[in-house]
Amino acid sequence: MFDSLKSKLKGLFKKAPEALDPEKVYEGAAPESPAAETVPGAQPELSRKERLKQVKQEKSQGRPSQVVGDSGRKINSTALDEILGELEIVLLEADVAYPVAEEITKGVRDNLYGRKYSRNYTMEEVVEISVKDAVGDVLRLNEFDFDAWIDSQKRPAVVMFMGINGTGKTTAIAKIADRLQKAGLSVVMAGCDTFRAGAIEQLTIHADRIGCKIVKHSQDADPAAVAYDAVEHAKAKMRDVVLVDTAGRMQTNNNLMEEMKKIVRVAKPGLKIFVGDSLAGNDAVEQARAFDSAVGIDAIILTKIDTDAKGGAALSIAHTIGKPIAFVCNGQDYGDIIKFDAEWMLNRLFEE
Ligand SMILES: Nc1nc2c(ncn2[C@@H]2O[C@H](COP(=O)(O)OP(=O)(O)OP(=O)(O)O)[C@@H](O)[C@H]2O)c(=O)[nH]1
Ligand SMILES: [Mg+2]
Repeated sequence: MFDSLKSKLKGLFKKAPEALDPEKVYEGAAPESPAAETVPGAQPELSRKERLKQVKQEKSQGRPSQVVGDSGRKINSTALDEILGELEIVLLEADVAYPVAEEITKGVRDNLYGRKYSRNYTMEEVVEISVKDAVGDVLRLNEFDFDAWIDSQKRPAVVMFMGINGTGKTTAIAKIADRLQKAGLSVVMAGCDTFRAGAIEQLTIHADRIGCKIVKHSQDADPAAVAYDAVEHAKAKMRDVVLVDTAGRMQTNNNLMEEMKKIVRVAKPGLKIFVGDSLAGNDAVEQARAFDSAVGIDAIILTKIDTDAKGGAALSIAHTIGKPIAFVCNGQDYGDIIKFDAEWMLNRLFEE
């Protein structure tokens, strides 16, 4: 997904020293000098990958990393600004929304401006570590433990899925139902897409395949009535979770947005999940914003990351509407759903 960002970032880091003016003497921005390796007290020589791994370990153990501090080489602000300017463009090209790209580069700038960095690192490594920190900060703020949420809920836990047409709502519901059932929970699907021809049949096929109860009415029935029946059924039969499928709707379609509000009023979902297509890029951010202002989104599922070379939408949606990402979907099979994990996303972004 993040291949293009990854390769561009790598190119950027490689390019960084060349971006410097050869006539100028950049304090601390020069490539590793032999002297740097013979500084008394320097750590034993590690490969670049090992050094980055070490920093990650130190951070996860809560120990302050020694990469940036008050001693070592001074970070050259001109070179830094140049690298960060390019970095911002790289992020924008990966579909990261402008304010988010700005925040990431600002985070890096704040980390590095006027500081010194350890002689055990090159400036490129320092920037790389700082970029990962800043991206990680945005991602970590937006983790959501769906399973813990389900565990914490009074039965039945009601989860409603919404989004524009074809983003993968119904498929995501089937994946989640399968996942919950495998964890020993009982699930009821609510076929509230009574709008699109074939939608009820599509959900029924999934329900049959995974052996899940479905509550449905005929096409054109009031979706709020279906949702009501599904919740009542789950209460009567002591089911654990109700998953409410809804019709895809453009955020500009007022009638359908009103219909969705009615389903919310009747079914009272404890969790409203916006399902966004990672291919939609910045449009997905606008959609999420519209659904959030109409009914309030609690969490996000980002689908089709398997078909997308870019992945900025994950960062952008989560950051822009300030809501967590529960899962990412990466294919059409039931198992193609991954609990969102900031470290996983970071690795997708930066690792080889
Ligand atoms: N490659 C890929 N395809 C997916 C993924 N999720 C869903 N799809 C496919 O996308 C298409 C639309 O999926 P649906 O689940 O029907 O989408 P929907 O949001 O329910 O669509 P509407 O009900 O029409 O609004 C189907 O062909 C799915 O198989 C995914 O993560 N990766
Ligand atoms: Mg659907």
